[in-house]
Amino acid sequence: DLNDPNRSSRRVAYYYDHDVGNYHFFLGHPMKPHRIRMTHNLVSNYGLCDEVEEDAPEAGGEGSRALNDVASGMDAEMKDAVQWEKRIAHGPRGKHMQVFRPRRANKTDMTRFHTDEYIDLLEAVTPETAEAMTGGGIRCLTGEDCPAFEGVFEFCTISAGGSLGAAEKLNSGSADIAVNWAGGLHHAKKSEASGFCYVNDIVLGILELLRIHPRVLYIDVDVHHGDGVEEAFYTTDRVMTASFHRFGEFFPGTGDVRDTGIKRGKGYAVNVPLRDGITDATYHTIFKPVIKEIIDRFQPGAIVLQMGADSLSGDKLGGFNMTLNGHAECASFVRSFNIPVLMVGGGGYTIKNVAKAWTKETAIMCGVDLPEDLPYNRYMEYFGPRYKLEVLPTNVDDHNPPEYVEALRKAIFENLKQIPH
Ligand code: TV7
Ligand code: CA
Ligand code: ZN
Repeated sequence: DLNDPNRSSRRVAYYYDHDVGNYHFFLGHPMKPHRIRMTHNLVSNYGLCDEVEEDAPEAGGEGSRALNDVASGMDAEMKDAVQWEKRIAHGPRGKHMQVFRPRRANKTDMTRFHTDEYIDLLEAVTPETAEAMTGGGIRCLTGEDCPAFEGVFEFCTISAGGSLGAAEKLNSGSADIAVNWAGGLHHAKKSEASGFCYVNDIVLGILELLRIHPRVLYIDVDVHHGDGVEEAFYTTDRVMTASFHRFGEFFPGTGDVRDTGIKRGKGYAVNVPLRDGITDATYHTIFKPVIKEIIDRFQPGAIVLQMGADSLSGDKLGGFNMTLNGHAECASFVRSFNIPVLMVGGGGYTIKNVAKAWTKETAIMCGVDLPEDLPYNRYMEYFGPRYKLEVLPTNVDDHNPPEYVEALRKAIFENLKQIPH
């Protein structure tokens, strides 16, 4: 179909640090950075990027410049254009995107949002000193949700560095879509870790995009409310936040449909509180019209898309009943508006499904349709017995009757009337 907006190609920049899978929250903790390594291995083995071995050397070879995100000067820019042309000519398999190892975020980057005191503490804390060091207005780092695990600060430099690098790449105009699966940590507050999140890479990424773009849209499909991002921009009309989440006796407890922002930001926070068991069909009767209306009215220059995979069926913590196709449909719908997108990860606790979702969504952004049979990959045993690129629905009840979802949609459209066209 020549008129299909998903048909045309986009320049995709993918950010991955080979060390990210080596960080561990404590034993038994549901958050597993290893899922990002699994995703990358599946992405590689599907042929979406050139390095199949995840520990491929970064020096030498054609891809070496791309792996070091240090483009500077005219020469680099020219080479960049040539690289893209090669990639586009190369299709249909092979190099569908540029792979970058992101720079690490430093304390100056992090304190664009967080307080100096909090970041100093985060850098200094160790599993042994956590109890003694926390307190004095800086909460969490001792509880079970946000433990001071070995290397917690380094982990944050990777996660935040990826989203910052990705945002800088979009700002430079040399990519249309940038991906950082190590990001999406939407609960972190100015001076507080919360819900497995320590540094809010999303807020940092949005602040970077705001240097260039008058308006930035944030969309959050994680099953949890994107409270940290919402709070950071609750009083501004330059960032619109839209979170779809499970609501009612569920973490973090915020995100009522009536919470829409304050001061200049009134009307610029959108909350879609859903009940458990939601299916693809129900989800998209609200996701698509709400996102379309927001984009039509707000006219964002860039979109940050948080693709938390805990909204998939069978997630250990989630409770929704979305399939892989339904989840991925969020990504293709957002892509179809042809606005620069920074796509990040987030939650996702049944890790084989996280790897499938984020692989499929990477491919969608590249405009590539992947075969259902999984290619052989390092983590093959996780994907048995079917070895398919699928997440199937279960027979749980959908506690979102059509009348409920329709009333929500109406209330949200009513709120959106405050936004000038
Ligand atoms: C973005 N749910 C993050 C989502 C953050 C959810 C919570 C757990 C949990 C933590 C564990 C653990 C767990 C089986 C699940 C009120 C509490 C209840 C800690 C046990 N098992 C994202 C955060 C949420 C930690 N927190 O949006 C270590 O579940 O509900 C709560 C708070 C107090 C603390 N306890 C849970 O997806 C990335 N935590 C096992 C070991
Ligand atoms: Ca959400
Ligand atoms: Zn979540």
